[in-house]
Amino acid sequence: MSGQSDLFSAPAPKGHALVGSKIEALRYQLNQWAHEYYVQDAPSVPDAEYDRVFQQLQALEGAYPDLVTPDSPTQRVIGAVMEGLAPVRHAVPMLSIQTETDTEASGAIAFDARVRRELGLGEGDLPVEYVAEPKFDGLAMSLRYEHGRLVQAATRGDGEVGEDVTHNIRTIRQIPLSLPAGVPPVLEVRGEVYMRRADFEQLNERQREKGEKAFVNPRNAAAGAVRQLDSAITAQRPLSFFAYGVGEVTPVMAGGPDFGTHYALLQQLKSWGFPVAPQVSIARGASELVAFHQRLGAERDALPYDIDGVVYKVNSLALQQQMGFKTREPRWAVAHKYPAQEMLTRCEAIDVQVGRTGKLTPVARLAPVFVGGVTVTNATLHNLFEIRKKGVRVGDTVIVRRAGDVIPEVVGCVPAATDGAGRPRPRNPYVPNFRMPRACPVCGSAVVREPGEMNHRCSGGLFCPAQRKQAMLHFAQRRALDIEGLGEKLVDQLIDGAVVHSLADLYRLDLAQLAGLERMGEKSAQNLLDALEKSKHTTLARFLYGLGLRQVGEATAKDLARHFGSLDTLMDASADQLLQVNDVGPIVAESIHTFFAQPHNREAVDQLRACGLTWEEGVPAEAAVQPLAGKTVVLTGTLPTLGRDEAKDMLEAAGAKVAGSVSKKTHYVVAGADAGSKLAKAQELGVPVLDEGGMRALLKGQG
Ligand code: 5U1
Repeated sequence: MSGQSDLFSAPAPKGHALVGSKIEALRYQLNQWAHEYYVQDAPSVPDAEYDRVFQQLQALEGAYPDLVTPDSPTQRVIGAVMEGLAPVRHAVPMLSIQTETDTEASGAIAFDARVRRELGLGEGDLPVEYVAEPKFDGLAMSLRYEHGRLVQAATRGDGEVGEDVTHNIRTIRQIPLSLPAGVPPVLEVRGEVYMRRADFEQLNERQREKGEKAFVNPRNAAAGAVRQLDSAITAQRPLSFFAYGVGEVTPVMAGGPDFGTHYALLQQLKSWGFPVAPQVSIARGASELVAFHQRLGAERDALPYDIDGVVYKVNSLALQQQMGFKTREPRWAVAHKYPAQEMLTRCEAIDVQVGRTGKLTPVARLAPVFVGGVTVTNATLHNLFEIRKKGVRVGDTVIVRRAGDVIPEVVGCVPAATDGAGRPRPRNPYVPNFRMPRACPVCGSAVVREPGEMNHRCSGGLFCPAQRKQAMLHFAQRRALDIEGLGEKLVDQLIDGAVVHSLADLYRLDLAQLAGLERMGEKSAQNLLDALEKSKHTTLARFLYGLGLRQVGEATAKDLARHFGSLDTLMDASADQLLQVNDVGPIVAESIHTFFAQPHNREAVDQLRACGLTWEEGVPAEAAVQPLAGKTVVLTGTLPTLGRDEAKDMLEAAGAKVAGSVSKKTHYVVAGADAGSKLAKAQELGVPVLDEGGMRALLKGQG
């Protein structure tokens, strides 16, 4: 870098040719950095350095406008607004892909059997070699490069004729505007434009802040962005791209590229600067296809983008050619789906649930629908304003989304054309048929909404049985006091039967009381008493989190415990003192201060302490030595003696930030048995890898 900084901070050379070569050097460097940042996810310079060099290039191009070329990194957004999207005839049709909707292993086995039959292979023949890839939930795109420059980007359309969206696609930083020397004179790269989940969430956050409608899902957001007439709007919508094939490539024959296999073709595209999905693998025979489908299925919810299945392709290009096409679909490929994560169903009713902090959540009662692998009958509507924004009415057809363990939600609605009596329903203006109740449906206390708040709340506090139940479940959860066996059904019985009234009452339960409850034998009762006993030895952070103060999540509880060291110091802290804690702002400080100012909350804490709850009190953060302050650590695999949460707590107590993925910014990776891709990434990036012993040494400041 130091040698390059000289070049980039040197004054602009005089003379046209010299300026031209300086501009070329700046562009080369900026493209390189953008590739590292957007494609390889491994930036080598800080953003500020990129911006500085970018501005330098802009200044030079401003002074020498005749040297501006369309593939310059400064030219990604074109000022002009299109009047419409022009039709583009694809030089080579954009095929679609046959879909296998049998989401079980049998779907992959059937495809392999079909391929073998068509290739005339018998039982004694070798397994067919395939390439297995993720199937992105985005928008198919064809990028045409002539003599190494992006000249056109087109949507699939009907496969023969698509729409020209070049002005928008140029704004996607992952898509190169120019290619290295040696690429074929005509090269069409095909792939998927998509939006990463985190980018989608941020975009929707911005939409909400601006008072604009949120997008239903990342695919819709990506499709809308690609079809904008004004590329300045697209530039604000964070799009990404993965390449998975080619269209026209000339010259095809003499002297042209002969990739041999689809896998080699993808590697070539990668070396030319295109993002290729890291999961792409070679799979031999049906069993390896099934294994890939299952492996990616297990990772699906943790991926940074939506996929709706996997794609299998015969690897040999010669065999692909031999198998050919059936109308618009190649016989050598199939998309093997996963269970859909979004489905349509009818909203039968909207009920209201009362949560731990009294928040009233409207819940849609749905006609049962199979989505994300399970049958869903309830989905959250978040709050009254979300219902209005989405225009949901009882009786409407709604879009339900369920991904992984996340609570199913209604993301949008397809308004019913008629009302219950078959009369056409006026949709404009939207007339809601749900109202928030004025009294809590559980305890009858008044429902209130503070100014500026989206949520309605029951004002009953712990008088409300619903709030008491939720508070108890929160206290018992794994990341709080970790009371195994204290689940929803048991808490219902304990509160509804007035067996317990407070958290401390839990620790006063005896065997006879518990064994007398429904579905509770003596053995389960004893197990629960053991779990309660075990939970008494905890940490201050877990205890604080378990108390369930509004605005105090797990991370804040840890910060508070670290900062104050002891509960009494924290309880007596002023709002100003609380503001000194990492990430605690005025609202959180006020919430904590108000909580501990209330005598009944202090009393609840005292009672729990009197029941024997203990933790090690520590030294306030200023006095404590934090050997890992400012360091980022990633945990992977199973450690010999420490559980994951335990290791995380220890690292955080030493000041480290524990991250979920490895990047160049990671300082250490702590790896245990069966560590997978994170360990590989650490080795690739040269990040130091420690075992549990190494981690313990580091915590003692011996790293
Ligand atoms: N990963 C991937 N997705 N996808 C979609 N590959 C792929 N290939 C496709 C499509 C429509 O089509 C080719 C098989 C022509």
